[in-house]
Amino acid sequence: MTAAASPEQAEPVRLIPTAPVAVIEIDNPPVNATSQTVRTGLLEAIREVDRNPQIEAVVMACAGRTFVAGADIREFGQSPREPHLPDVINAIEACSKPVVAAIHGTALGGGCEIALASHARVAEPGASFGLPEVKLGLVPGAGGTQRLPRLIGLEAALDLVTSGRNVKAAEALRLGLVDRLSSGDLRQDAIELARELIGQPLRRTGERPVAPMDAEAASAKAAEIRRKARGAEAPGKAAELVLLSASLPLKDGMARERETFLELRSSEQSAALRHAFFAEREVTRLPGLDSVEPRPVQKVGIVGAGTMGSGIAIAFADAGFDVKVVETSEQALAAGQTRIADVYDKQVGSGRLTAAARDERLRTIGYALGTSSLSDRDLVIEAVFEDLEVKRSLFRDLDGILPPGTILATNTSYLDISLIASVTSRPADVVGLHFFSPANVMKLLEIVRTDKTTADVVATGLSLAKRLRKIPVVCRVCDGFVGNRILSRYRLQAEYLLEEGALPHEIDAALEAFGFPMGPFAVSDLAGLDIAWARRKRLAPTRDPRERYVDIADRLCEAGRFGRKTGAGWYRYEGGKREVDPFVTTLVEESSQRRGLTRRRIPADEIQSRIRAAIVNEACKILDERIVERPLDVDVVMMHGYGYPAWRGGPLFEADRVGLQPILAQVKERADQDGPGWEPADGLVGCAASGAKFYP
Ligand code: 3H9
Repeated sequence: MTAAASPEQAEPVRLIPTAPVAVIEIDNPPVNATSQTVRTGLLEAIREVDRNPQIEAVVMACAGRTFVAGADIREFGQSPREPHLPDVINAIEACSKPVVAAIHGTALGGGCEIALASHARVAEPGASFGLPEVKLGLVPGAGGTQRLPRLIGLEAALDLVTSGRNVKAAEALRLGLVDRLSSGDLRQDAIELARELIGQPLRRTGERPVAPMDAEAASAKAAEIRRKARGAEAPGKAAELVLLSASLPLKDGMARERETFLELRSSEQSAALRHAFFAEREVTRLPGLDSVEPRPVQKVGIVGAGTMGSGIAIAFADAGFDVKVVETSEQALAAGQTRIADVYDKQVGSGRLTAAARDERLRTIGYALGTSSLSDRDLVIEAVFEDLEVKRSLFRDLDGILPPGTILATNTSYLDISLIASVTSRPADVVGLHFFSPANVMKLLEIVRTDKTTADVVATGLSLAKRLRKIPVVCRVCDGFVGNRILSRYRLQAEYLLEEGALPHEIDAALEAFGFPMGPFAVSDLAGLDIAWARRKRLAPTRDPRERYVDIADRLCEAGRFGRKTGAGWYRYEGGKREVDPFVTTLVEESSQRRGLTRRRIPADEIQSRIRAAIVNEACKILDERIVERPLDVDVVMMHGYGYPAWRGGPLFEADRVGLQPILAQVKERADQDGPGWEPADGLVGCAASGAKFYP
């Protein structure tokens, strides 16, 4: 920047030298990240404010859609360049004249740290604040861990810094993170506050004391944070730094913070989480679809008001669509209506939604019996019983009712969408929209296209995902698409491990230690064993008789153990707590005996690497078959739909780190032991031989 540059200049930082209150405006699209030119400009501008006798106070504001959303993540792969953000931010705090931050959009990471170092903060009611660095495998690196506790206290700061969660302006005001909410013209309100502060003693956050926490409580809290992080190292380190703020002066605390920040910046975990960040955005850009216009969608019909249909209805209502839910009986419709109302009531109860917002959303959802009332819809999604003939008959019916151009979507998890589409006169308008349960919460959306689905229907899926704030992955048809196909494989491997000597809780513990929020058997108990049982029975006639089949789950179902909902499954549940069940242990041991296997203790790292090999091999087959276009599509599905730890970057990002040779060796060993279905994928063999990487 040139200090005192004219506002017309396209500089990333400009000083508008109005007197007595000047404005420093950051203008670095898309999100005003503090890239090197911004840091240089800010430093020069703040020095000019100090120097210029006409200027008595300054407002720090941003052009465009948001306040500074943080440091420039793209720069993290390079060596740090001066001026460093902590120095720039210290200069802001040290300014001899009042600095007021005027915040709109999101003040995140370095942006939040700029706000913290300003002498006062005014925010638009819609603004939000956060230090999301831990989500990138980092700690705040420009004073956030030291200034936030000085402003809002240790406990609240620990929560924000170690979770990385955003807080809305109203909560920020309650916490003391913001001084005022703007009532209209943000910049004007900030100038007003800056005027009031002229001549007052400066309120430097870094000079405030921090009330210490009881030592025992602090170490218990830090231990809890580390446990909840499930292997991610940043939250624990962030907690230590926040706690240090009570005993160290700002300068020393910031030196410790910088050291940790630089160490984590070059860590594998941070590289993986940065990959995850960019991959989540890249999945939305599909080669060949850039210039394809999506179809307009505002009116959405949902067939089926069960758990899935209700969740989908809520997701669309939350995003401002006009929703109509249909069912075949009054009873089913009423049950769906109650289910939806209950979800919203819970949100009101927990303070996440106001009663007025709930009523507004409930009003946008209409209910009707039968499909005929869907004729005015732009998109209809079916969420009925998972049976091919049921879905085909429904689609035949809908095809006759819906006008040309209406998109017909199925929420099937496994079925062949081409076979569903083929009964309609419009296979080009048929697509899979595979939501994950609960559909109003889970971020992932698999958009499944058949060979006949047109590009604008796929583009519509992507545009819907954006409006629903979901992360879409476009894929082609195969059994289970991306996620459930991979899940079926590694679940099978987990069952082989049972027969060879591990018990369900040992496998779950090994995978939870790997970083999954829950092991596969605990997940299965939560989801219910009956659904998978029905599928196994359906597929039984076509199963390859040479395939290694484990029937422990079938026996559990035959004993009426469908998981948590029946009080027992792979575990038994007492007061909601899962307990190892001798009944299951006996079933597992009998199964080993029948197969003639001598049980052995299987170490956690073998469990983890066998499961990982199963996942990577199936992922490679999915790539070989062009079910998805890129490795990042698989990584995003596994991280957002199946709990693959984001700090590992997804299975294929991690495979590059682990090395494809050892993974292939393991896959070959399994193929020898486990037979058909476990052959190494061509792509895996090819990459391992050539030394190619998924992410060169
Ligand atoms: C940090 O600040 C460290 C400091 O403590 C210390 C430093 C010493 N950098 O998400 P969108 C791009 S760590 C570079 O689609 P939205 C993004 O890739 C940082 N690029 O929009 C995308 O590019 P493209 C802490 C960034 O409206 C485009 O901007 N801050 C950055 O849905 C639009 O993004 C964070 O972690 C960035 N910091 O959401 C905040 N941010 O179009 C990360 C975004 O080429 N950012 N881009 O794909 C976010 O959470 C969301 O982007 C935000 C906007 C909420 C801001």
